[in-house]
Amino acid sequence: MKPTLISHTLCPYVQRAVITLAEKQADYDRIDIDLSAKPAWFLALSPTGKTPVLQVGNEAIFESAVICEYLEDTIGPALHPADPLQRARHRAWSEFASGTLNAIWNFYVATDGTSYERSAAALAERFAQIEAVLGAGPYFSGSHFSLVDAAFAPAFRYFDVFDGASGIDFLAALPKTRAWRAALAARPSVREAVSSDYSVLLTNFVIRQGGILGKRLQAAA
Ligand SMILES: N[C@@H](CCC(=O)N[C@@H](CS)C(=O)NCC(=O)O)C(=O)O
Repeated sequence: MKPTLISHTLCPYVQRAVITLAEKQADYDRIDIDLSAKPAWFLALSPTGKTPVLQVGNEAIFESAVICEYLEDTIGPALHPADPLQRARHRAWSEFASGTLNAIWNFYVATDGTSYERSAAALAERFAQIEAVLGAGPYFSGSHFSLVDAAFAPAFRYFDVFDGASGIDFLAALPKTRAWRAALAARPSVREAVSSDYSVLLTNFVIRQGGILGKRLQAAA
């Protein structure tokens, strides 16, 4: 049965599902919705009112991590390790990716100097934690692309837009994380998970948040 992914163009959680679908070469339909004017049919379908939702027959699967696990259970190739302990580790770091997306949100909505610095410090701490667990690469656990990679790729993509304007090079002293970011950015499933106008859309979205980063992006535009 061909599933339908209900999406929003800029949503990093949607990207995570899109990357996973691409890695599995899954056939699916996609419906993009406007999250500032959610259609009634979407609200009826989604208990959280958030994208992504994967509709499979009459079932609306919500939460990006759960969508990815469902895809992992039903379509090859495997993107989780076979060993249960390693699978648990990968699930834990995928969860860490979601926390990192929250930390990124705190950073780009920060409206005063103190919260900007504090959210930047929280992000820097997370990246240092990531650096400490990375191996030889190029991906999270070596040469095999995994669901952890799909979860982190959208987080790194933000910094393609933020780096010039933020005044902070988060990965300057983190060579493994820098290399991981580059390997993810080069992966076709990651590259193709957003539209060609993604950078412009994200820039405008962050400017509309009215925070410090938005003002810097506006000044740099
Ligand atoms: N934990 C959720 C988070 C999804 C999420 O936050 N989606 C955002 C867009 S990126 C959303 O739909 N926001 C709309 C809202 O909160 O009203 C997941 O992993 O799927």
